[in-house]
Amino acid sequence: MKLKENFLWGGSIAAHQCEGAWNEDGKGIGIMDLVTKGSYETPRRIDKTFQQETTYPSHEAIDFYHKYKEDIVLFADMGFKALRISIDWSRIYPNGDDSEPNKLGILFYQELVDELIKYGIEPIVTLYHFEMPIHLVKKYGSWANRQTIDFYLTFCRTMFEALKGKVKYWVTFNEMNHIDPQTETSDIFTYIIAGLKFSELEDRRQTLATIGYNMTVASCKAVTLGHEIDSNNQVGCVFGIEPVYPVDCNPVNVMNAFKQMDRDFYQIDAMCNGKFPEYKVAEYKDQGIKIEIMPEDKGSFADGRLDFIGMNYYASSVAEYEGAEEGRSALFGGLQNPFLETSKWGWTIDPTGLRYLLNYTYRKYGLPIIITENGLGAVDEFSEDGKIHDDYRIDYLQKHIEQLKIAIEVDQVDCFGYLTWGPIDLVSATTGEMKKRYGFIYVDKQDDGTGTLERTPKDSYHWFKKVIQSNAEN
Ligand code: BGP
Repeated sequence: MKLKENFLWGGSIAAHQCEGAWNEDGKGIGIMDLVTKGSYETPRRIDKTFQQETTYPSHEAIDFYHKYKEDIVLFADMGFKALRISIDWSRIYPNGDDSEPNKLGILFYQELVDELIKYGIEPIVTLYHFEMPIHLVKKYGSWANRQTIDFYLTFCRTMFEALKGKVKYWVTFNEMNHIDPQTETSDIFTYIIAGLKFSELEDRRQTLATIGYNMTVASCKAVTLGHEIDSNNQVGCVFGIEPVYPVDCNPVNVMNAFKQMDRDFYQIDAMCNGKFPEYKVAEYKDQGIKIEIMPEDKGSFADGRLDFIGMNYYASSVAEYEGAEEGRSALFGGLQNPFLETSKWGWTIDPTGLRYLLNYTYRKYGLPIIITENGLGAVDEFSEDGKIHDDYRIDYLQKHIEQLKIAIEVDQVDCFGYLTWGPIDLVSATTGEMKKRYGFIYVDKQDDGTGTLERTPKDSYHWFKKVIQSNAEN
């Protein structure tokens, strides 16, 4: 298999990390509007009362809300075939439970999508990328409450209808798999996905399992809804997966690594196999966790199967020794892999892991896959010649694209696109920094809030343009 002629080269962004305009045109307060800037050393703080004098990165971000037209000109110049955007739920339903949507919010996304289409860029639309109205958390308890599924579906319906005939590729959720009852996690991780602080959850494992289940049901129902509204819709879901390697060849540890991979795949199993996996139900039962599977859910799983799988890939991890108290992820301080280097933020650099993940996933489900995020977070500095020579980023991406090509051309994986994360610099989700940059385009926005917001192409911009032009032949 060769790379398809119409292979979707491009990038992925998320509303709360780039738009800014946090309280304009009727937008409500979303969960990420309450999160302060942090750093690698200092976690972001969740400040539900806005009491502190501090920086809230989502409030201005890179002002994509007002500058998207000029940014799309640059994406088009690079030859982008696709751009993955997200719809900020709190722009459409400011409180989440409003009886009418906010027309100005809908208009913004209609115009944004029109602009992409004008340049021949395929819009790929994520319906939930950490942008829940805070009201749904405060009043209903977020995804721990099944009512949230209905509010989410109302929002999905509004957007499926508003963008009907213009958007073909939809993503129901970004990275719901990071809600994981088995792993001790940081507050920021449960917060960005569900607006809840891990440390404040009363019955942690039970609540996280319920959230994970309810989100899975919501995704399946959204898939069915998307198909009902337009049979041309291709509806997928995006997962952020780290392949988990065994710590050694002791079969007990190999089995342990296998089980840790399951944590990230049980929701995909549910969404592809037409039922919630029995091994997960048994595992929960064993741990005293109860999942309320409603009679109607069976139909939801059976009908709402995914059309494609989106994979966010950054790094691989190493499983803890069997018997270690809690599983930990490499991204957040787990065991180091002695064979791999890491980024400045401690994420392993593992291009072969991308080939492994593509093969693993394709052989399990046989569904088309798109790489929806991949990239290197790095500190970029201007050289004396006034340019940013980000050869480290080119090196990272080139090696991953090589492995992607092997997966497609040698291993016969059906992968129809490759989107880099943050093709333009934007706010980091986990740290809230601007210093952690992924873009081909530099944005003059600094962590102390200063900067002109001017956009400047880096060396990687010109390199990626050639990759697209040649369909990665050179
Ligand atoms: C993914 C998220 C993105 C993005 C990326 C990089 O998990 O889907 O929103 O932010 O990670 O992470 P960070 O910004 O923390 O470097």
